[in-house]
Parts: sequence; C-alpha cells; structure tokens
Amino acid sequence: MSDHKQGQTKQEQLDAYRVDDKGKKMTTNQGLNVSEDEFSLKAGVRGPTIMEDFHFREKMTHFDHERIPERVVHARGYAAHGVFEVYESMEQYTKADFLKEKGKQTPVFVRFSTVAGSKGSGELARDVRGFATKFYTEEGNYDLVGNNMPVFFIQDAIKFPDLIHAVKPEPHNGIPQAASAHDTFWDFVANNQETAHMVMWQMSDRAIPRSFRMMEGFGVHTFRFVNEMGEATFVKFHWKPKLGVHSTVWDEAQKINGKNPDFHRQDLYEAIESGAYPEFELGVQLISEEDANAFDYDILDPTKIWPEEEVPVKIIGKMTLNRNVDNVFAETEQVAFHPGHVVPGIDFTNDPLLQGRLFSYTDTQLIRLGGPNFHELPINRPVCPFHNNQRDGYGRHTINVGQVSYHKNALAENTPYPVSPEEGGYEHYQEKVEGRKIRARSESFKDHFSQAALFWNSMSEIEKQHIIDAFSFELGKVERKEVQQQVINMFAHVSLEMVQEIAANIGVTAPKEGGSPVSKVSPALSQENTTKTAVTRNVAVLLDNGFHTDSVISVIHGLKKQGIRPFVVANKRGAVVGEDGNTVEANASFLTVDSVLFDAVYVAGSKQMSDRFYQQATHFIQEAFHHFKPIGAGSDGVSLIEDCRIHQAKGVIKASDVDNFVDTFSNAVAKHRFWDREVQV
Ligand code: HDD
Repeated sequence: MSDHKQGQTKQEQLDAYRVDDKGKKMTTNQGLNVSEDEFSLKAGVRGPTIMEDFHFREKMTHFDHERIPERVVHARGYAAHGVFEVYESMEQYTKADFLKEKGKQTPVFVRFSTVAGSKGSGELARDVRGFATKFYTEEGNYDLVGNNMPVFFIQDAIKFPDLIHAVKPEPHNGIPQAASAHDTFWDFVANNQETAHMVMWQMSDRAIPRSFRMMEGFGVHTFRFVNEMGEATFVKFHWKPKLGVHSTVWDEAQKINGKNPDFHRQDLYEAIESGAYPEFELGVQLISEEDANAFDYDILDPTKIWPEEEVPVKIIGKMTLNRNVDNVFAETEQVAFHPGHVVPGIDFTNDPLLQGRLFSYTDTQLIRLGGPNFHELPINRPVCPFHNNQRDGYGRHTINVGQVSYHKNALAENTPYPVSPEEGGYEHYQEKVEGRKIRARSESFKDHFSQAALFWNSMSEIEKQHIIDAFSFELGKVERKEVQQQVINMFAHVSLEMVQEIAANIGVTAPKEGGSPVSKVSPALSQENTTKTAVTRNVAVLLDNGFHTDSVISVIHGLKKQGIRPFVVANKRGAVVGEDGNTVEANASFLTVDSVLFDAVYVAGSKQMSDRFYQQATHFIQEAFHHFKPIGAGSDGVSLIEDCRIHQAKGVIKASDVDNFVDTFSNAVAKHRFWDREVQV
C-alpha cells in the first residue's frame, strides 16, 4: 500500500484518506448515483414506504450505527496534530532514534481530556486532565500517555476499576456528572489512603486549568531509557507549556461550564487556527541505576514525584501543535493510545500501576473500536512499514498477498523476518527479576503523607486557600457525616491548619492533633513561580454607541501588537457607532458572552451610555473583578469602575493614571490574576 512507503510524513499518509465531498455527485456507498435524497420510495405519494428502497435502508442503517462506545475514562477530549523537535541529543541515555539527533523532527498527535465526565460533559470540571501524545517515529509509534498531574491516586492497577467506579456518577441515581464531589469518591479516598498526595493536586488549581495550552504534562511513571550499550537510566517525562501554568477560579470554572462547555476545545482550536501554535517543551528527569535507592521514596511508586530541586528537569526538545484535525470522529475519537507502544531505547519499570496499564489499553480499544484492526485506522497507522503474520478480523483493510502467514516458513524464505537488536529490533531490558509470587505492596510504598505535605508546604497563601475552598466544596457536597469526618481525620496527616479550616466550613469535628513532620518545600510545584505572558489572552472591550473612537482603536491595535486578542462586546452584535461617526464591529453582545470567558476587561464605555449598557457592563466588570482579573478603563469607562467601587484596587488601571496604558495594562494581563486584591470601598 502507498502508506507503506518509507519516509512518508504523517500528513502525506493522512492525505491518502482525506476526502472532500464538496462539488461532487451524490452516490450510495456502492458508488451508484443518487437521484433523490429527500423522499423515501413509497407505494403512492401518500402510501407506505417500500422495503426495496435500498438507498433509504443504507442511509438509515449507517446513521443507526454512527456511535461507538465512549472511552470508559477520558471520554471528553480534544486533539491536534503537531511536530516534536529535539534540542539536545539523548544518545548518551537512549537509542531511541527520534531523540538521537539535534534538530530531528517527528510528527505528533496529542489528545487532551478530562477523566471522569462523559463525552458531552463540561470541560471545566474539577478533574485531572489527560495529556496523551503519539509520536509517529521512524521506528514505530511511541505513545506518552500522561496527565497534567505528576502522580496518581492508586499504586496498583488492580484498584483502577474501584477508583473509577467511585468517582463516576453513583450507580443508583446516575448523579453527579463529571464531579468528584459526592459520597462514593470521598469514601474511596478515606479508605484508600494512598490517594492522599494525588487528592492534594486534584483539590489544587491544577484541576481547573485556564487552557490546555497552559498545563504541564507528566508521564507519571518511572520509565527506562536504554542506550546502544544496553545501559539503563530511570527517566520521568515532563511537558512544560511555554505560556506557563495557569488556572481559573472555581466559581468561574462552574460558570464557564454553563456559558461555554466547550471552552477548552474552542481555546485550543482557535489558537491553532489563528497561528498562535501551542508549544510545550519536553523535559526529562534522570536517575542512574546506582542511585535508584538513594531517595526517601521508592522511585517505582506512582504516588511520588522526584522534586525538581533534587532531580533537575533537563529540557530536551519542543512540541508545537500546528494543525487542527479535519474530522473529530476519524481522528480524535478513533485515536488509540497505549503506554505499551514503545520504541527501542524506551522501556518499562516494575511500577505496578504501569504494569497493569500495559494490559488495559489494548483491551479497551478492542471493545471501543470494535476489533483487532484498529492499528489500521489512518490516525493510528505508523509512518514506517509494518509486516507480520497477523491476519483477518473485523474491518481489515490490508490485503495481504501471498500464501504464507506463519513463522517459521521456507515458502517465503522465512519472511517477514525478525530483526536483531543491532539492526533495530526491540529488545526488552534484561532486568534481573526474582521473587515469590505474592499479592502484597512493598513496605517502601507505604508513606502516603510526606509528599502530600511537601505539596501543601510548597503552595503560596492563595493556592493554600484555594485548596481549603476546594475541599470545603467537595466535602460540603458529601451527605454522610462519617465520610466527611474520615476524610478530615486522614488529611490531618498533611496539615492541621488545613483540616481545621475545612472542618469548620463543613460542620464536622476538627482534629486537635496531627500535622506533618515534613517541612521541605519544592518551589517548582507552585503556579506562583510559573512563566507569565499576555500572549494569546482574551480581553473583552466593553463599549457603547458614542465611544471615543481614536482611543479605542489605538488600544485595540496596541493590544493586538502585544499578542493579546481583543473582543468588542456591546449591547448588540454588529456596528457600534463612535462619537465621530466611525464604527467598530462588536464581535459579541452581552447575550452571547460573559466575563468568565475572558482573561481581562477593557472598559471603553461611552459618554452617552444607555441604561442597558450600564447595567450589563457593571455586572460584567464586577464579576471579572471578583475573579481577580485585570481591568482597564479609558476616560469614558472610569465612571463605571468608580460606580463598581473598584477604581483603587490592585490590577485596575485607569488610562489617565499611567503614561503608557497599553503597556501597563498588558503587563497586568500577563500577571493573570490579582490574588492580593482588596476591595477599596
Ligand atoms: Fe489511563 C485512557 C492516562 C492509569 C486505563 N489514560 C487514558 C487516557 C489518558 C490516560 C491520558 C486517554 C487517552 C486518550 O486521549 O485517548 N491513565 C493515565 C495515566 C494513568 C492512568 C497518566 C496513571 C499514571 N489508566 C490507568 C490505569 C488503567 C487505565 C491504572 C487501568 C489499569 N486509561 C485506561 C483505559 C483508557 C485510558 C481504560 C480509556 C480509553 C483508553 O484507555 O484508550 O484503558
């Protein structure tokens, strides 16, 4: 087949499958021209439909079968194509060809997702985000199937069905959708205390990202790099977003889910369409075999990080997402990831969570994609040739020619032939393994609270407050007091001050003793220390007929030059007339958008504001203010921010107070939020 040619790019390969129906004749799937597609075949114009109507039957049958089962987890997701480029050769550590050469480029496909919600659920759920990358390397597909949090809830894959049953809607009433704020999830947490560290991440701002473009990604498990000499190094993978790590606030997130449940996918789609390609740098943490036991945690335990201050993250390349999918079903829905899709030079460890995942992913694709040939779907095909003796099954595309489909053989000169490791055949790392068959957890996996406390210690004051608020919300929704109490008692091992405040908020007994002996901090864990930039941020420009044309146009122009995306919001969509009779086009009205969909507000106002504008704009401004967003005001907008009584607060900038409004306001937008804001009444 044409896609078996060596050296073909992924996009060239996909081109062979892309079909544009525009301007074409309509046919049945058998290629028969269709003369009528509105009326079924009837016995008389008012008579019954006739069985013989093959066109009706084909069209309807296909429609009836359009759906496939959604993913049992990570059902709600969105994906894009891109390219990965190596900054620095990793040849010293791994023989993986796609990491060997500085400047080498590899096509990638990335799918971001929430975990718990179903396919149509709101994207701003408090949840972990999936971050799955398929590298189409010349040695076969390599999948890095990670999350936006570096640890996991459980230590052994056998508990995964329990975890997911606990977090999904409760079986007796199917409530709640895409939420962990209910009894069974917290009952699971309290009775499976290995969850402590991950739950701290899940209660933190990381669980409500501002954008897929502003999240870190983590491979979570410890993997192995293996070099040409057969030497292994333990490795953890990180994705670092060039735009920094930023989040929404919980009240905002909940409102976004109503105002625009597609907020994250739209953000990604529009960024790519506008050429503002999301970029993520790939980092690795490396630990030698000799140092494997040198740490106060077990490096095989997926509930533990390697603090970046102790094991630095070495940045080795960059991924750029530069192309949206053409068809969400064909690509995003049918893509099949698997942590077991590896290439020579990347190997597994005995992390018991990883070991179990190696079974689950193929198994789930078999039911979801309906058989063993899902690797033939265009999005899943490797860009290198693939040959073996596997045959047949549902939906087989390949027409294997010839008589022989077995190994070993003489009729085809023993081909396809296995390839030696020297020639690029995959060889498993020859780790020495011995032990008794046993169902147990290593003692070295039993410290569940030290790193949960490290995480807490590393948070800024506002991040700590958000964690307390998140626990108070989630446990506040739990009906059974005994579940609430158990969780409070459990997290007393992380921080006494934290649980005392949560206990007070939810009306259970605050433990008097507890706390953690850990005083270490890891500054890399706090979003306070992230990259800050205004680039690609959305600013709502509020104006009414009679606005000051020159200043508005110059601010809009200035913001665009900074890489900011201004959106004019007015009473109605369409032309808004400025004081000099010139117009600007309103991209949105107060009916179609809301402050929660923007990063900042520029209040241009007008000298002759209508009552409706005044009411809508004050609501808009106040809400943005309460979500700590930067607010700027031109001369005709000042009265509005004064009426909202926020004109002296931090992050509220009046054009008349500063020399260069656009620069000052853009800097404020880059800051993301003004957490230390106090309302000056
Ligand atoms: Fe998983 C999907 C990430 C533990 C079983 N997982 C899935 C996806 C991501 C992750 C990103 C979505 C892929 C896509 O976009 O199509 N999963 C993780 C991470 C884990 C993890 C980072 C812990 C470190 N997962 C995990 C365990 C099991 C599974 C322990 C089972 C033993 N995960 C699955 C699955 C899914 C899946 C059932 C559902 C859809 C799919 O695989 O393709 O097999």
